[in-house]
Amino acid sequence: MNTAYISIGSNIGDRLHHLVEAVRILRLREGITVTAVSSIYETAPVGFTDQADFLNMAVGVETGLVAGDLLEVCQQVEHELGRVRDIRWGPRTVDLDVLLYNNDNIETENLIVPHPRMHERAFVLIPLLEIAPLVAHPTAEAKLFAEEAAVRDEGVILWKKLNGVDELLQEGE
Ligand code: A4P
Ligand code: MG
Repeated sequence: MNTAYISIGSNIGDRLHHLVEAVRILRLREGITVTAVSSIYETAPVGFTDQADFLNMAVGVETGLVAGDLLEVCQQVEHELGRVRDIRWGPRTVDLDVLLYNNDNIETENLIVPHPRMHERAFVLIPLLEIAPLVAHPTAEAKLFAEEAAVRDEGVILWKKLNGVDELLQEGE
């Protein structure tokens, strides 16, 4: 079994609904068990800043899928929830990024893990550290992600405190 972390973001339409449905679909996929969900955070846009605020969260999974297949599932979830690819870093119904996969460093044409920009993004790190406070860079130094300067960045507000996946799924009802 493998442990992976996925970050989910949405800034178009019913943002909460997109996050809840993304987790609901992930849970139904064979080979994926959702083991942890963070609270939901409202975050100022990073990169392309002339767009609406995001809701972001992090999800922990146990999976028998190899990393490339996990990415494919993430892309299927985006597709099922109606994502249309358009501006890079621009508005999106829902975006699922694979942050970490075990302690692996992966670099293929389609997939880079750890996600190359995660260490500089408070909207990724703050939700991730809520569910995995001791997670470390998969390098010999094993520096904690909690030590990254971005963790103290502004622009990330606790939007809905959650205790576990059942509470999250009830939000969608
Ligand atoms: N790809 C490579 N590695 C990965 C990975 N670890 N996880 C490839 C997911 N995808 C990965 O992604 C483009 C390509 O990256 C994919 O085809 C995949 O093979 P995409 O989702 O199609 O496009 P994107 O999301 O626009 O690009 P990208 O690079 O994922 O954008 P980012 O860096 O994720 O930025 N501000 C706030 N506050 N909150 C956000 O959630 N998100 C972004 C997106 C920008 N600003 C934001 C937020
Ligand atoms: Mg993406």
